[in-house]
Amino acid sequence: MSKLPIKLLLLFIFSNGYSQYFSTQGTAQLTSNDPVIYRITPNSNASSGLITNYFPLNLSTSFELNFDMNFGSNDGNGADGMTFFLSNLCSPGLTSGGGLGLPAQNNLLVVEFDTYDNDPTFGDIPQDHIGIYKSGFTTLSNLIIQGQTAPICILNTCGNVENNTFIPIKIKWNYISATEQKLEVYVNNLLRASSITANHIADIFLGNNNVFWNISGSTGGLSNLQQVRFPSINSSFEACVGEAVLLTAPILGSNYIWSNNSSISNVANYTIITNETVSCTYTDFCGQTKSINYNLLPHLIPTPNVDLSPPDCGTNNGIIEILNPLNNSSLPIPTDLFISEISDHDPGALTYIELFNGTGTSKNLANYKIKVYNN
Ligand SMILES: [Ca+2]
Ligand SMILES: [Ca+2]
Ligand SMILES: [Ca+2]
Ligand SMILES: [Ca+2]
Repeated sequence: MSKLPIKLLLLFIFSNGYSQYFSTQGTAQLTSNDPVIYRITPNSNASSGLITNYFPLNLSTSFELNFDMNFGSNDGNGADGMTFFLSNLCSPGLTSGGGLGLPAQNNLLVVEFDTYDNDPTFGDIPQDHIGIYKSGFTTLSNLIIQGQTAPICILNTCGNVENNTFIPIKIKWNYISATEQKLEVYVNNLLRASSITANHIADIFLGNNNVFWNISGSTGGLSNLQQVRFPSINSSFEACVGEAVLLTAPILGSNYIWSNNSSISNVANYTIITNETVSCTYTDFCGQTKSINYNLLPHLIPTPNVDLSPPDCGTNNGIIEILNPLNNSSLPIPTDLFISEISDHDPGALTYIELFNGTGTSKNLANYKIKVYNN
């Protein structure tokens, strides 16, 4: 009987740990860790809340941010909405009511998600709407939606968004050149609004490439429970024991102190040894002391469990059955091809190797080899 090699591919997931840390103001508070959910406003009048991400963004590179917004369940008697905005303010102030929680000042790049029609001086339209503005004052004179003279509906149906559902929002910053950039807003993965293409870095941020991203919201005489959710957040790093991972804390800070590590910059190398939580404490761009935790996880190595029924004098067929790991276990899904079944049969015709492609994409087999060793 010939012996076929069984190659076990060790699969591992390396998560680019993206720590989702926000400072909060007003009524904003963290209400769930998994998934991460922040309440921006409670369902009560005259509330405003704001969250600001710890990690500054660099406007000289393109980036994309994804989150889900829930505008509450009061439609006609619900208000006021939320915003996404970029700023380099260290102490953004809060407004309530039609101000959507925004700092009452210029030099912000704002996307409003407005669920209440204020009077025309606000430049509102009756439908729940998106506006893109170059200021915290969301008037028509500050509107910078490409090809529009008024805000547009949040949904392509122009329907109501105050229906207690988390709606996927994607913000895309397109850095085209040092003098041309634009911001795009996607709702339910559909492009709904784009800013004009202009030198926003110069015009809005006065040449400062470093901004923070924020989500604000408010209520006034009417209210809604307004929330934002981050569906794919992971501050854990998983790798094999002995492997190194690079942890990154926010840039532009100082006095970086990492636990059990001598790095004094915003990056530090750690070797995965055991389950542990490490932290970085630092002084941020605004002079505030901040701390971030990272979870280091050794990768779980599956223990193969193989059942062997060798052929005997009366039976030419033998069976090698892999009992564990199985596809329906909690182990990671494959990132590459693997040998899922082997049959070895003396007459030859029933000898085969089955390869499983569970990656969801086609694979060029020219890039693979199978070696057969015969005894
Ligand atoms: Ca409303
Ligand atoms: Ca409004
Ligand atoms: Ca508006
Ligand atoms: Ca509505």
